[in-house]
Amino acid sequence: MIDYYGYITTMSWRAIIALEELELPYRAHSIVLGKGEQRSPDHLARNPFGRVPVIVDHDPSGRDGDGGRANEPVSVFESGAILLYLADKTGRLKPSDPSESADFYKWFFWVVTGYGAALGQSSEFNEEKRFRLFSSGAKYEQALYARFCDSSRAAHAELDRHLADRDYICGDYSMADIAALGSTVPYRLHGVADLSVYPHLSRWYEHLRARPAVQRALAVDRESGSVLPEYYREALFDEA
Ligand SMILES: N[C@@H](CCC(=O)N[C@@H](CS)C(=O)NCC(=O)O)C(=O)O
Repeated sequence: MIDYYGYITTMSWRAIIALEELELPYRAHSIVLGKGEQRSPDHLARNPFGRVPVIVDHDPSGRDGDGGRANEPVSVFESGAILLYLADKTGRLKPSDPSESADFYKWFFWVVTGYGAALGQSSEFNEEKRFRLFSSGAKYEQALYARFCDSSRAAHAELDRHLADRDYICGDYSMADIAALGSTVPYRLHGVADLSVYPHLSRWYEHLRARPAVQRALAVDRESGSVLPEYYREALFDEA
């Protein structure tokens, strides 16, 4: 059994999509960021940086119930690490052949440290912050926000070009797609009004969003978004 601790965030979606795709037994625990639950002593024991997602695997060796020391619970934070851990645990969603691994690692780490990071910066500015920013004379902050949005759009364009002649980021459907999908869902919070300006990325996105496991994953904890402003909730969940 795996305990999953997350919230309605891009990085959490990566982890929960992987758990659903792999059909691993898990219990989902909501860590409400707005209430500061990520800084509770219990959560800090799981992740000293007080962030989500985190998983705790109670059966890391796959020998549930034998009580051996080697099977003590393992806690994993950092969404990229969680995806690689789950791929190693199951032998799925990551190539095992070294000749294919190079391509996988290249793209996986580009997604986690390049694409995901570029998108994430722009979402720091929600509508209220942007209104305050642009109704004041804060030139430096305005330029910074414009730069974050430019970087986000450049990263979308890079992934779009890469997907021009393939269905998945590298080889078959893999953890690289799952990492990128989690980041892509709230694209409207990342300076992109209409994803169809990136036709290949858009095709990939629609195809993945339709997967039953992805739909189940994105429904987890969704009701906690009811307290969010409507425009933000719509953008967060890519709703009309
Ligand atoms: N690099 C980390 C980033 C995790 C992260 O920043 N999580 C955010 C939500 S997306 C968080 O927990 N923020 C709460 C806080 O910083 O207080 C990962 O990929 O897991």
